[in-house]
Amino acid sequence: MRLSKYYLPTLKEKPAHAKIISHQYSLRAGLIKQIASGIYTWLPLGLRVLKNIEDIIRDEMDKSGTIEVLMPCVQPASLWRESGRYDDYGKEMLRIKDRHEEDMLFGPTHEEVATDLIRDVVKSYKDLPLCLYHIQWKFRDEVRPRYGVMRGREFLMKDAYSFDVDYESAQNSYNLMYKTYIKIFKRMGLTPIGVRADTGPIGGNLSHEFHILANTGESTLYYDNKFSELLESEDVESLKSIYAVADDMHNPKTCLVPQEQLNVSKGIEIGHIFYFGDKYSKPMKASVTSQDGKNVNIHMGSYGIGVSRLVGAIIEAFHDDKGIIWPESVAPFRIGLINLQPKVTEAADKIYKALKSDEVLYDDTEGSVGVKFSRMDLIGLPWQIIVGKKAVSENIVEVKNRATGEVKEMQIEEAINHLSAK
Ligand code: 5CA
Repeated sequence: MRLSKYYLPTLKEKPAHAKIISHQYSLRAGLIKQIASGIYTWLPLGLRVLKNIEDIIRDEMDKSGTIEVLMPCVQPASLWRESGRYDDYGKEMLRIKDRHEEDMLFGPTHEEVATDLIRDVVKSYKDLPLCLYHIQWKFRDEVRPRYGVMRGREFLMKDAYSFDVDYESAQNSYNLMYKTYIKIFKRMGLTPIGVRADTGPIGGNLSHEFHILANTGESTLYYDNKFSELLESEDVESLKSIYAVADDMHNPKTCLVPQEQLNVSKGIEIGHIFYFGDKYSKPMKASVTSQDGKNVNIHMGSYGIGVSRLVGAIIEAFHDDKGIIWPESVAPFRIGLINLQPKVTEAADKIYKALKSDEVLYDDTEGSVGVKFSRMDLIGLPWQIIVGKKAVSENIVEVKNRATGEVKEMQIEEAINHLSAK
């Protein structure tokens, strides 16, 4: 992609209202633009990151045997009256009336729609287990939308819904999602911690939140430092048995972890999984015939990932004072090619043509060298190829690794091979 033909509105100064680094950088690097409190347009660069995050999630969900659907944003209130949540949900729900005076709402979550989706079709234990997911925009009229995409009002979520015939099978579905979440977050370069959590308005009696550590996180986590060691094994039962809770669940009197083994850190919640049995299937009459011929309510769980929040969370985890440092797996482009002066255009064009254009953002603009360097550092592409006058005189360019800051001079062909091979 040629920058001269792209749409990348970057900002030099940090916007005064943006308090945390990910909010500042996502505005400055031209990822998003706010149009109302907690509501954003995704600009081309931000959208590419969002799509990469979606792709990783989709890939691992599909591998786990979960099936993708797409449920609507706008839902009829009647379904929420059936489950009994319509009146309880409160002001966070954006309520709408259609032209026939029907009560509608912009979905803050999809338990009711998912239950309705399967209840007329799934009738036998033979149809289960089943787990469906979608990636869809939600709206929650948060009291204090803040920190950019980290706490928006409109935000993108991956939410999955599992259906099982009994408790034991439902625990398997829950554990499978737990494991899948660890895989998903690791692929984004993150170190997730699964903490026992309160179930809030979703309900149920078993729930884990997935957090990443960051000073700007909204929760305080208390966890046994054995957690990180066990993460490698991805053994869900051992991970679940480790002491790891958020502040509201921490009780120093019952916590048996020795003081020196107990880590206390701030965390950002990037995912949340729930098992809630028949909380929705019972009132909404979603049942199956079990193997011994009984009519049983379906056991359900739901599993959320904050897709748009992850853009902010990843920036919190990977940045320096110059800007963002994207992990390769989610980077909007892998390579930033910088043409430093008109004299080297022919050489820079040649390099651009030799690389896959979809992986390269080619700064072919006429701006000053300083602007070009600082913009490329700000947007945080993993690799930079800097084409200066040596490209013409000695066939040499500089290859910079954004994460380590290491710069190496290379012959043009060597640079192309080096970066193509990655
Ligand atoms: N139905 C369940 C699971 S599918 C549910 O809604 N869970 S949740 O409320 O915990 O949300 C799931 C994830 O969405 C959270 O872990 C968080 O990462 C993300 N999320 C929640 N609220 C917001 C928000 N206001 N802005 C951005 N992301 C959010």
